[in-house]
Amino acid sequence: MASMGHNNLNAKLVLLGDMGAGKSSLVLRFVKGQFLEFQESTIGAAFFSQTLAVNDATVKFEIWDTAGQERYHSLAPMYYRGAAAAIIVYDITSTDSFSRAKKWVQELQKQGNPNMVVALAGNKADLEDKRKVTAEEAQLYAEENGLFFKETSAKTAANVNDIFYEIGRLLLHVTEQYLVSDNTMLQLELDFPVGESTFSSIVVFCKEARALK
Ligand SMILES: Nc1nc2c(ncn2[C@@H]2O[C@H](COP(=O)(O)OP(=O)(O)O)[C@@H](O)[C@H]2O)c(=O)[nH]1
Ligand SMILES: [Mg+2]
Repeated sequence: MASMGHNNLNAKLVLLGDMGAGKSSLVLRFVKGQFLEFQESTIGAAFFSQTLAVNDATVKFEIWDTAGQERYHSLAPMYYRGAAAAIIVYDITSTDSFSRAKKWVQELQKQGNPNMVVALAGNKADLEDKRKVTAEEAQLYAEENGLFFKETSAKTAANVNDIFYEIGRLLLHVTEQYLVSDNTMLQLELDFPVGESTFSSIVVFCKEARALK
């Protein structure tokens, strides 16, 4: 769950998506700045933390990487329970992985925490010659489902920091807007689209955050 201290936001973030889409590689790139051509599939639990400076605040991500359970096409909801953010990853060279990503979106919409900020990452963008999923198709899907979308490459690092930064910015932006107000409930004016349930959840989140201040 996201919690806010003095200009510090702690946020649990989970990665979802098909086996082999590049979830562990994205985490490795973001946390350690590395890439392994033959990334071993994750065995056991994998937890990382990484802090990002976003304007004059910091966001500390507690990152949960799936421990290979995605192979069985089911993940215990306890994995994503309480997550403030999720990155749903597919591989742009695999239409199957894109379909699987859509299933994850549905599952989160049905069972996930409505507070969650959800990003869609079209990974392996460096493999342009093997591309099967167009950026336009994914962008349209993302817009229809209130997600934000980027194509990434864990290999070249393209857009990897950006996607985490954008999640942090999104969480902080609304929090700060609310925190500046006094005791009155502010009608937040967001400069990005969120669904109604996300919006009301953000308001609840901000109230809790302000109570902590
Ligand atoms: N070309 C390329 N390969 C990638 C990229 N990201 C991951 N891979 C490779 O894809 C394979 C699966 O990656 P992994 O991170 O284990 O996927 P996970 O099962 O979703 O965690 C590994 O061999 C990675 O080296 C990428 O952006 N570009
Ligand atoms: Mg993995």
